[in-house]
Amino acid sequence: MRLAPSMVLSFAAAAVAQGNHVWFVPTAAVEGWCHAGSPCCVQDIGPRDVAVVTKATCQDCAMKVAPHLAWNTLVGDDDGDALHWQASLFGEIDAVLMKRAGAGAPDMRHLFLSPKRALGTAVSGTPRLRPGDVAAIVRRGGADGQLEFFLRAEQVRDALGLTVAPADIDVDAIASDDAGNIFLSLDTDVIANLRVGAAILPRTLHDGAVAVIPATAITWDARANVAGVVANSAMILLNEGQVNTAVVHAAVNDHLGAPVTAIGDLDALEVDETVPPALSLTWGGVVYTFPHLAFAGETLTGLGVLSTAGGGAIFTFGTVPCCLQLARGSGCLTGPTTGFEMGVQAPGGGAATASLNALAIRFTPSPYPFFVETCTPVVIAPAAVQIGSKGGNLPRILILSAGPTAAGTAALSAPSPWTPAVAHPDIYLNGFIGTVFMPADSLTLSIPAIAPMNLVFQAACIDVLTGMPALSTPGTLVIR
Ligand SMILES: [Ca+2]
Ligand SMILES: [Ca+2]
Ligand SMILES: [Ca+2]
Repeated sequence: MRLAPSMVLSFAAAAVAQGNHVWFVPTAAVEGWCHAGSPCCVQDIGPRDVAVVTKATCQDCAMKVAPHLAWNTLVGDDDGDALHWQASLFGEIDAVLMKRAGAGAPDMRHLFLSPKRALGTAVSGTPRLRPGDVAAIVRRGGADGQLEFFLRAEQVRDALGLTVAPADIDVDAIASDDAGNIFLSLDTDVIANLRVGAAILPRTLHDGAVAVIPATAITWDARANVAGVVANSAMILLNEGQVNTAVVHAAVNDHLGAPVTAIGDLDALEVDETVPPALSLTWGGVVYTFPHLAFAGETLTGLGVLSTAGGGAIFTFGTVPCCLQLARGSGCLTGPTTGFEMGVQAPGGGAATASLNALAIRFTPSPYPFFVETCTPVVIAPAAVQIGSKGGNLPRILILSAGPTAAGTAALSAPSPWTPAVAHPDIYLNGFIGTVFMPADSLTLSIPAIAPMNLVFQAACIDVLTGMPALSTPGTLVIR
């Protein structure tokens, strides 16, 4: 496979640009502004997609890194209805976590999420992935669609001293720091029994508040997941009133340009590493110091992100201080928060009405967005199906295989034969059919009048920086 020199140079220049990598999930549909008008829905970013924007300048563009179509393939037929496409998978992704210690490559197998709606048990078995859990979708013991839990709903219940059942807990924001503290926000107001002053006392933990499980109350397993927590060890780091005070101090506007004065439901959390740790709490005579937090919530439309630093401020993502506004001159002028800061716009253009539902920020390691997409994941044969791909570089090939059709199964993956793996770590060759040359970002697959099947597809290219084959995230086309 030969590559034009200009292609090599432009890709190398893009890869050199450094900045913070910001993983996020919007509450509603937005689109990566620089991909607007692309075929095959590659620009669409919805509440079941994880996107990433690398903040080197204020003009960066967001791109899907873990699309709904790929999660669907990793999860399999979780509800056991033999339809290998779940339009409402996860309900929505309402929290993501990129782990600190032992984080591994920033690919889908290391992207921990919390759903809004529980998965079925048909593939992963019990206890399944519930709204109060935080887990990654992994392959284990030769079986795909399995769960690696970072934190379980029972541990959330125990640490916070909640009186509700684990199935009724919904974690909707999570972050952790290098010290091993875990920061959480829940989706509803609950009564918690946790550390206050020098005692364990009942307190209302509002949906706009942030609780912390201190590192000293957590034990870890060999994979840097939570093995156990001390009961009633959590503390309310910021109650909702304190979060609201920070929101007011930040003086941010929403997507319509109206001042935001309260958080409502706090939906997304990350540690703010741009400032020294300075939040503190005292319990039992011991002073606990915690980092400042970046956060977002339902009132911060236009995908606004704030920080608790300095009493409350608009969060600075990268080396260039950007403002959450439409007008970008020499300073931070007042104006609406449009989503441009996050590299997105409303579908078709304009200020995004969505807010952030999940947030994770890392400087290293760098993600490698490379995915396949289609606007029509379920078709009736015969059909002409448009398949799109973004990321990696051109040209690409499309690897086609026949996925399982039985109820409660998931497509079988294998580790990429090329190590260290570039982009997606797994290859889908089970039921291999063949490859199709893909010279551009989209192509049309002509599906003849065949019996129903599940076509698993994945793009591959030669990564020009490493000279290694790179694999995209997979997708499944259900042919009925
Ligand atoms: Ca959740
Ligand atoms: Ca919340
Ligand atoms: Ca959330």
